[in-house]
Amino acid sequence: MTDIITEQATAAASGAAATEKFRGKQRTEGADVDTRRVDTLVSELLAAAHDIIRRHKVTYAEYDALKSWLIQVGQDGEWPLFLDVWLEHVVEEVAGEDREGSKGTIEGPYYVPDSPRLPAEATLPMRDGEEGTPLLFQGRVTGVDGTPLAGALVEMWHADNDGFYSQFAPGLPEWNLRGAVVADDQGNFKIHTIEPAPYQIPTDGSCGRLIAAAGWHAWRPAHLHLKVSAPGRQLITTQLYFKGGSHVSDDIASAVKPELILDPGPAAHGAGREVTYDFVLDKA
Ligand code: MBD
Ligand code: FE
Repeated sequence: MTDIITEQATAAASGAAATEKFRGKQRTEGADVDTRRVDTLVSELLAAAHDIIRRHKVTYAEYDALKSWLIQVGQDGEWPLFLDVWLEHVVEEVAGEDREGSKGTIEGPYYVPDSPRLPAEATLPMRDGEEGTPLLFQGRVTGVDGTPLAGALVEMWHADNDGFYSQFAPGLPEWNLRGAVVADDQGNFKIHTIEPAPYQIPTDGSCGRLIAAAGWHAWRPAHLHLKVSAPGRQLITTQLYFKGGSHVSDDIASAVKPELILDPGPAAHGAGREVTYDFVLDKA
């Protein structure tokens, strides 16, 4: 851990920030609040729970442990974390079912809109001497028919070499390792950054307690988050992982797909590694 971080990162602090950010950005406009839809979804969810209680003969002690844990998830602000780790991957699977082009995956709780705009070749905002292996991430954005998408927007955000995200852990500059790169007139972009570390779900909050109680591990593989968009095309939200990295095959958030694994080679110029990855966007 770098000595710049004086305050400890806590589950409650990152949970509160994630809850606050979510309240500002939620996409509920399209949600179907038709009575029959709500009745169907909630009734089936409850029926699944009733069935589990009967089959496993859940006791009052277990029922009260559940109640107290659910209360604590809210107090810790960990609903965004809980939902994005254990449910979002299926919502994304359904949402992406009929989309052509590049694969997407979950957004997770740590996206922040309106990151600094950067030119087609750029270095993400970072501290002097930011720790971690330098990474050049480059590629091209096209339509499904191969048309280059001039001026496509490639938003990237990721954790630092200690696994922390700016705006969700103390002591980091506001936009550290977050940026919105505008591709050139051929849809090309070159982003200089550092390789992130694997991410551990906070162990001191409710999600951490669940993980410990169930005997699971708390890790996500190292990953880059991206949102790639262009006028008249469907935005894709995705993540990219690193071949051979820890937990690529046992992500706690079940968000890895084979198409999303990078295999960077040595950098052609300078230190570190580089990789090329192209994005293909479907029609809107
Ligand atoms: C992350 O960094 C993340 O990407 C997800 C999906 C959940 C928790 C932390
Ligand atoms: Fe993440």
